[in-house]
Amino acid sequence: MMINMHGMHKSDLRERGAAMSQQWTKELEEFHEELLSVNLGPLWADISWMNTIEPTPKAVPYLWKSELIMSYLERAETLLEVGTGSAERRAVYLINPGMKHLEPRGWGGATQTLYAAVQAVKPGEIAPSHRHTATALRFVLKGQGGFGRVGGEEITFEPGDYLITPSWIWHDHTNKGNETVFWMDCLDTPFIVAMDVSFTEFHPDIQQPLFVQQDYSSKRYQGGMVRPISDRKPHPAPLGRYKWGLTKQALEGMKETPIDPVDGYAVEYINPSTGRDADGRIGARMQLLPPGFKGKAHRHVHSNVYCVYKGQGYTVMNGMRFDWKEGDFFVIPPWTWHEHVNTSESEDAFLFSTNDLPILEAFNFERQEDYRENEGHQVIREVFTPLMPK
Ligand code: 1HN
Repeated sequence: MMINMHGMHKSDLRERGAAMSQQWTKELEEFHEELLSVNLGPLWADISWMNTIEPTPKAVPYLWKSELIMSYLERAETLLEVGTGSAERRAVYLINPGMKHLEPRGWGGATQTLYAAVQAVKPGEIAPSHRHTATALRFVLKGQGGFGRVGGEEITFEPGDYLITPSWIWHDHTNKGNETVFWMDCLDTPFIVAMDVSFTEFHPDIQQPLFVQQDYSSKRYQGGMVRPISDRKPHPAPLGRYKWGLTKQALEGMKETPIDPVDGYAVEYINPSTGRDADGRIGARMQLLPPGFKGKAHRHVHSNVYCVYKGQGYTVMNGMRFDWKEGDFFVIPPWTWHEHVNTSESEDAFLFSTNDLPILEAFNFERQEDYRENEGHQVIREVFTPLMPK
């Protein structure tokens, strides 16, 4: 039995917590109302929602099917021309149903800190140059011919590539190919909204001028584990693009080593000059679940947005099974039990995910816990029914 520093049993503490939502006398109820009417609050009535025993996330576990997102994005392709004045960007973003009550539009929250979307750029379109406080990263899903200008460098990209556009760096996008290019965007927009720190600037030109050769930062780092000596002095964002081929190669190498029972084989995208996250405020990972992998459950304070790059399987979150396949998105809110399963017997599953660990770690908020019961596996009580296009 757990006894805390005040000599109370954990169950006693729960009762104390429950007592906090007690009925107040009529006199006190009226007193609370009167306090509120003069913009003051009664701490004795409110301390239990302020000091929760553990996190009570606004975001809920949720999944969006690729078919749903893509059907609406296709409609947006016919309704909007990017860069002509009618639309700065063409993206359909995830709104967590648990955050829908926040105005405006759930603060753009897939989780309480992370915005996520799928963006489409048609051949010939230019998404004009701007910069903002929010930091952004992209994971390319489909289509050849995408180009982005970021901080004076033109960066080419193709499916599986991971790209960053750090806070306050000019960026614009183009499609020089002959098919629509799709990618996942992830920004720290809900965090920026909560902090009231958003600034934006529009570049006077639709496309910013270029100051270095095409794919300059990738050329400086094409060797992988060596860095140009000038980057011994930490560089905030020395590399703009992380090629799929290299990420895959790293994961294939890990397949020769012991597997993590929770995450399978997983790597994170890093700033090669500092070893820290590639993007200052959003972490990003690529995970390989081998055929038949049945991960153990754990929970952590940081939240995730997952994008299924390849494969099929399911994730159990707080006892609910969420089935996924290529192109689906799902979110893991803070302090939510979760475990991943690859249901294929022959194909690897590749899961790209983003997280708010850099923000949480900066303030020492991160904690994690392994699920110990039932050999580390949750009992599946419910199966999630996703929304499909009409
Ligand atoms: C933005 O600038 C982009 O540059 C994408 O492509 C998504 C979401 C919120 C705010 C700014 C982009 C965005 C965004």
